[in-house]
Amino acid sequence: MNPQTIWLTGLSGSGKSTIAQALHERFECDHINATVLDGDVIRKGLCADLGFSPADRSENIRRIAHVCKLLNDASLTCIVAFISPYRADRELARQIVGAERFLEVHIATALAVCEERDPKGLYAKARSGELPSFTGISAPYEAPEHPALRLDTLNTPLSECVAALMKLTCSNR
Ligand code: GGZ
Repeated sequence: MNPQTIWLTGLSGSGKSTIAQALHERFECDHINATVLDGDVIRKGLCADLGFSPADRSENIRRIAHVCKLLNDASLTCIVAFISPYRADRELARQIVGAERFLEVHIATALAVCEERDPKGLYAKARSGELPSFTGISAPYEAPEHPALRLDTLNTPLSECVAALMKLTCSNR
């Protein structure tokens, strides 16, 4: 398989990280060299200086896209799990990585479902005003208009999400 960047975008709590990890495990089984880039980890290191203003989110995505390009050039597939809420930022990422190896996947779990899950209590904090500029509550999320794939984790079991992603990545070889 040619190295690709599988760019998972969606709200906090939509299931991006879970899907990214499960897909990575599946790739390992098939001896496909891949790595996961996740907001949680990147924002503690490479992007620790960035917050959640529109400009900082854009810079976050720009840096991640350059990392993906470098890793793809070194034959490593990237599975990316960031909210990446702005269409323009995702389009820039596509250009940086290279359109032929960039797959935009919308994890389209509804806001109400993400808020109900609220694994870290962030939606509750956002609703109370304790956490400002929270995506979906007090900051925008611009859904992809033509993603390569759209998955809703409420209605699609994890195994089916992974199977759909395997089919997509294999057809983009
Ligand atoms: C959105 C926030 C915010 C605000 C902290 N808005 O569910 P999580 O906790 O683990 O993942 C979210 C993560 C988002 O980082 P990203 O780098 O993916 O964001 S972006 O692509 O928009 O740059 C969430 C947590 O950080 N978090 N404050 N205000 N998410």
